[in-house]
Amino acid sequence: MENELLKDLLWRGLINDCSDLETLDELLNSEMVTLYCGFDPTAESLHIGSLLPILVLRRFQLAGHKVLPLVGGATGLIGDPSGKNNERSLNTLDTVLNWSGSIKKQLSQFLDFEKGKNKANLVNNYTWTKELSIIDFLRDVGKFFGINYMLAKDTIAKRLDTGISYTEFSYTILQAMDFKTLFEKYNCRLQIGGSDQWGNITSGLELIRKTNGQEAKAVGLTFPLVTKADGTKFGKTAGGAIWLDAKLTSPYEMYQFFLNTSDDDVVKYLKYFSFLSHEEINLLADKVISEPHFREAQKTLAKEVVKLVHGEKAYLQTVKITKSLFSDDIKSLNGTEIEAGFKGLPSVVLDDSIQILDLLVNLEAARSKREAREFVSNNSVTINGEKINELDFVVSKAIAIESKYIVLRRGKKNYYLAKFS
Ligand code: 383
Repeated sequence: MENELLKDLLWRGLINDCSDLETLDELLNSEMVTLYCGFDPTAESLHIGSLLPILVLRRFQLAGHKVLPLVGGATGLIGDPSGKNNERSLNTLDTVLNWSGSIKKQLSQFLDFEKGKNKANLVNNYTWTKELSIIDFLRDVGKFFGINYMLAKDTIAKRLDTGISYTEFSYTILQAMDFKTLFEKYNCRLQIGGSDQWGNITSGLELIRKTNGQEAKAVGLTFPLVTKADGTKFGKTAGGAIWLDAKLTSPYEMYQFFLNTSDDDVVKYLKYFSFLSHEEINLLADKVISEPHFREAQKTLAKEVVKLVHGEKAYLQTVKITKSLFSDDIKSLNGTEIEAGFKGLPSVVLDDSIQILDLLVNLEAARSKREAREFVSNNSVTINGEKINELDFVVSKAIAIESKYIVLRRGKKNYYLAKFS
C-alpha cells in the first residue's frame, strides 16, 4: 500500500472491507478521487453513529479528494433493511424533506463546501429518483438484479424469516442506482459506508459493472461499526441516544459521554474520532497503561470530539460547567449552563416559594419529611452551592439563579433541579 491516506485509515482501524484495495490505492495516488457516502433522514438530527462516516469523509477531503455527502431524500422514504430486524414504518414526504434539510445543515459543519477545487458537493437522491417511472425502473434497472443474487445479500437473507416487504427488498437497487448516477454524473469512483452497507455498496458496483462496462472502475470501502469492549451498544446512554444537534444533546452531555469511555475502548476511539497524530495517540495509549487514574486519554477524546462537533467556545463552556459542578460553585453558572449541566436529572417546577423540607420531598430527594429533616440537620443539603442548616429555610425566587434555577445537592453527588415558572 502506497497511499498515505489509506495507510492512515488502516492504522486507525478504519478499513473493514474493500472491493479492490489495489485499484483504490492507485486511484488515490494518481488523481483527485470523487467519493460519496449516504445518510438517510430518519430523524430530525444525525446521531453519534453518523459521526464516524462524516469524519472519514473529512479525512478524504483533507487529503485532497472530492466528497459528495448524499442525503437520502428518496431512500429515506423507503427504509434500508440493513441491520434492522423489523420492517420500518414509513414517514411522510413532508417529514422526510424537512429532516433532509436539517441533516444537510449538520453535514455542512464538518466539510468544506466553499473553497478549493475539491470543495464538497451535497447531493440528494430525491432529485433523480422522484421522476423515475415504474416502467423505466423495472425495464432499465430491475433487469440487472437477479432474485437469487438479491436473496443472498446478508441484510435480505436475515429478514426472510421475520419477513420483508417488497419495498425494503427493493432498497438496495435504489442505492445501486445512486452510485451509478453519481459515477456517470460526477465521475464518482468510490462509495464508503459502515460495514452494514456492504451489501448496498456491492449492488452499486454490480450495476455499474453490468451497465458501464468492464473498464468502468468503481470501488467500495467500508469501515467497522463502532463497538464497545463490554458488548453494550455504542452511542446509547440511560438518557437516550447521543445526537449531534446541541439542542438534543448538549455539548456538556457529549463531553461526559466520551469522558466515560472505558480504558479498553479509548485508544480505538481516539483513532476513530480525533485528528490527532499517530505520535500523540501513541503517547496517550501509553498513559492509559502507566497512569490510568488521570484519564488523560478520555479527557483528550472528549475535548477533541466536542471541539469538532460544537466548536471551541462550547468546549470551554463545558469545561467551565464541569469545574463549577466539581467545586460546588453553582452560582458562577448561568441558566443555559445549568440546563446543560443538569439535563436529565430529577427536576420539578415551582409556582411559589417552598419550605426546604417540602422541596426535598417533592424532588424525591427524601422519602419523608422526617428523613428530610435528618438530611438538613446533618448538613448534607446545599442550595446553589450553599449549605442549608435551618429546618424552616424558605426557597424563594429571590435566591434562585436568574430568578429561576435552584440546584439542590444532597450528600456528595445527588443533584436535583427546581425551576420557578
Ligand atoms: C442512501 C443512499 C445511498 C447511499 C447510502 C444511503 C444510506 C444508507 C444507510 N446508511 C445509514 C444511515 O443512513 O442506511 N443506506 O443511517 C448509516 N450511514 C453511515 C454509515 C453507517 C450507516 O449514514 O454505517 C453509519 O453511518 O454508512 O448505518 O446512495
